[in-house]
Amino acid sequence: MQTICAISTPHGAGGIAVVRVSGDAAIRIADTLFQGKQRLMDIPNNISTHGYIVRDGVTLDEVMVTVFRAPHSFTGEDTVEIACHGSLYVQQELVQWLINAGCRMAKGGEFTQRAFINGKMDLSQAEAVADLIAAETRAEKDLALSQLRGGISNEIADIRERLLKLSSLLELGLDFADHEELEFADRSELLALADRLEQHLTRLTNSFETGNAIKNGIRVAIVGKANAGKSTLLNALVGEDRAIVSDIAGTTRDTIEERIVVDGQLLLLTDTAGLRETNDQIERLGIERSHKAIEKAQIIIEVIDATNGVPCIEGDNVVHVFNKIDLMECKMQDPNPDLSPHRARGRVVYMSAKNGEVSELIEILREMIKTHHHEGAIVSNARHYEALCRAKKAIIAVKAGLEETLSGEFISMDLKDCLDALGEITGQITSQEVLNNIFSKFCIGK
Ligand SMILES: Nc1nc2c(ncn2[C@@H]2O[C@H](COP(=O)(O)OP(=O)(O)OP(=O)(O)O)[C@@H](O)[C@H]2O)c(=O)[nH]1
Ligand SMILES: [Mg+2]
Repeated sequence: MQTICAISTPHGAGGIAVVRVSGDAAIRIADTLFQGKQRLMDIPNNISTHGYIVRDGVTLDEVMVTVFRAPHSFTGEDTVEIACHGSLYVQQELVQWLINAGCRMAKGGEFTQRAFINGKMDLSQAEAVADLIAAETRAEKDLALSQLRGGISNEIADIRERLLKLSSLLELGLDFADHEELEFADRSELLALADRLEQHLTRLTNSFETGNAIKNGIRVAIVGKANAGKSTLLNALVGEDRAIVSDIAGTTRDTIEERIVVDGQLLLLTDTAGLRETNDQIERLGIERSHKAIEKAQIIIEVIDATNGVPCIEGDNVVHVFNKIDLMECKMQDPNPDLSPHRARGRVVYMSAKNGEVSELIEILREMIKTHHHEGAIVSNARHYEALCRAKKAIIAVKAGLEETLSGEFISMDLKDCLDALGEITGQITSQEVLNNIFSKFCIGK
């Protein structure tokens, strides 16, 4: 395959930049530009060497170069990484010199695509590389790293192995079709196997909700009556004056979204228009959006003016915030005796958003996020989820076939569908179109 090169560090000036070269001729081409104590072809693997990039007697830069020989490199090919000074001019010139010496500019994701082609990683791991690069929170990073280390791949391999076992047992069963007792014993054993596979697939598809929340954030809606202090609370949580606050009821019209990170997990906060009867058309549209935000939210913070309000929203995912506690006289005892019955139900915080007292609420949010914990691999990729759903549908068909004592050939077809769907996740079965689609989303240089 042709030798490719690209700048692997972000575009712009920096302390250093890394230019990566990969392919059969990587070391030879880099050697034509490198001047050091030794030639690159003579230096050992994985050790940085000092030298200069020189062409026709002109020195471009002083560099550190590392050589990785196939198959012990990221791509599985001979690879040279040149760390140069992070000047835009130096980086671009270095790439140009490499191209003039015989390299081709790499396409987005081409290094990772080669790693996939060379069997260094499967497709779900290649996707994890992109996720890892894009990770902005600890939870996202942890998820991508575990996928990169084979979290999903291992489970898929395990399921595939059991499917193959099921398939061979089924074929055996076919041979015994004349002996009814054997046939019967086989079928119930097969059914039990299929059942366990379905449960495993269900666990994986169920984990997508968590995976999605980690990747795209957990939606938290801040709702309540007009003037309760919702926008004040949003500002306090975000730590800046994001939403307009005023003592005029109906201040917030449109929903406002902000992102915060709690315990390494991204939360998407939505401040909404206060819920009340109104003749104002625009405000009414805003209130419609508030209802939509409530529907979409995984966590709802209902803000209540502690001096006169009562909770209106119930649910496991609701936190009741009794706000403006600073206006109450005996705040530490019972701020509002009318509210006592509600205290027992659900999660309650008494606070003053205006005074920025949000730590107790953050603590509650942290607890609520924790309940999203999962055993085993967590699916966060929509492509994987879709394939797992198809695999699950196929295994349900296998079970139905076994129960209805359909002939083995029919059941085998469903089994094959299930195997194929799983093969798409790891890339054993994929079209060029799917591959192009996945790798085109990568940045150049990875
Ligand atoms: N004393 C006191 N006043 C508060 C507190 N929180 C909010 N306020 C005041 O209550 C009024 C309404 O606050 P907002 O944050 O705009 O209320 P809102 O719920 O967003 O109101 P709408 O957008 O109109 O639905 C403002 O004058 C705030 O300064 C608090 O904890 N204590
Ligand atoms: Mg508001």
